[in-house]
Amino acid sequence: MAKRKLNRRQQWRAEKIQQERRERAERKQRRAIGETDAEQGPEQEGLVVASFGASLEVETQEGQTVRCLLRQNLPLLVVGDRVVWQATGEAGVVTALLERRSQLARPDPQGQMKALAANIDQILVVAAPEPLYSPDLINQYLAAAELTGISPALVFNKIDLIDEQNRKAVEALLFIYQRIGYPVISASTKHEHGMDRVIDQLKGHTSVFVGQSGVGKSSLVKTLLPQERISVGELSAQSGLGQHTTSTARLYHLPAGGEIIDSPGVREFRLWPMSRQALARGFIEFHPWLGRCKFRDCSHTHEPGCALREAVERGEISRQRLESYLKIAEQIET
Ligand SMILES: Nc1nc2c(ncn2[C@@H]2O[C@H](COP(=O)(O)OP(=O)(O)O)[C@@H](O)[C@H]2O)c(=O)[nH]1
Ligand SMILES: [Mg+2]
Ligand SMILES: [Zn+2]
Repeated sequence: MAKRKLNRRQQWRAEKIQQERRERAERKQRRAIGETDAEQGPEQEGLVVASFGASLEVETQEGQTVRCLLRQNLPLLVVGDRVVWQATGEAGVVTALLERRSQLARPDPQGQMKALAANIDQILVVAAPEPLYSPDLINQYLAAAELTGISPALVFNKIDLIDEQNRKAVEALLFIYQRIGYPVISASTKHEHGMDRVIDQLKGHTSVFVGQSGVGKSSLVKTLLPQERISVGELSAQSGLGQHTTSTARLYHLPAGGEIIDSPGVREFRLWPMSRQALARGFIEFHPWLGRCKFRDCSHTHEPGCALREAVERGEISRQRLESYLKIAEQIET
């Protein structure tokens, strides 16, 4: 179609048509879930517990769930959001988003940060002996959590697969994180008592599980919520890759206290491109030494007077963590 410039009146008409179309689509969608334009109830606060794209499930303060549509001009709402909603017959409509205390996000293809879940205060990084853990990947998740301002903890799952071959290496790995001060929990969804510490760690928090496919995130959720129908991906013997089987994001209340958000989007939460200086702030034990190198633009690889390397020599920072930081910086540096 040839480009032509619309005059102001034509432009006004085009916008009006667009607006009418949007309203028509909204009315149609409302009818589809049995909602009419009838009277609306009072405004109430609620919690988004499930998201299906165009509609949401909102939990009321009385603990009931209501299917809700969204007023136009609202930003993208995600599980964990606190909202204002009104009853409209059988269903409801969300009219406002309350301020987020935190948000988990990832950049879209245009580089804009897109929310995945809201108001989370704990990220449980899951690793396992099978598929074999990668310290660099664990460090990336920990750094992403730190840089998002959400406390991480490490869950080492499938400890039933620990044997004489891998025990020493796993203990050494976990010791690195214990020394930094991170909560480190060994668990197994297959052991009767393997979950006790996970349950304790979840109390009083809204948490998400992140980590490589196949480490047992869905199994953990399923073990914590035996009455829910959560599918666990079969580990393919050929590829060693787990399957993605959960399709909608959902917030669950745990019987022993705390909430977990299980979401396919959250599985795509990972470190975004950034400078090596920014990345260093994601390594929490580096903090006392940042800005103390002899050269302001120190790359922490070879320069004399590098405060980080000196801290490694004195045994105050683990060599593996510094080397991993340098490797990750190479990969993601902008
Ligand atoms: N041996 C063992 N296998 C586990 C454990 N937890 C999960 N699995 C298995 O690991 C595979 C992947 O689990 P899944 O929960 O789908 O992993 P996800 O991709 O992280 O969600 C499944 O075959 C599970 O049965 C565990 O504690 N021990
Ligand atoms: Mg899964
Ligand atoms: Zn340095």
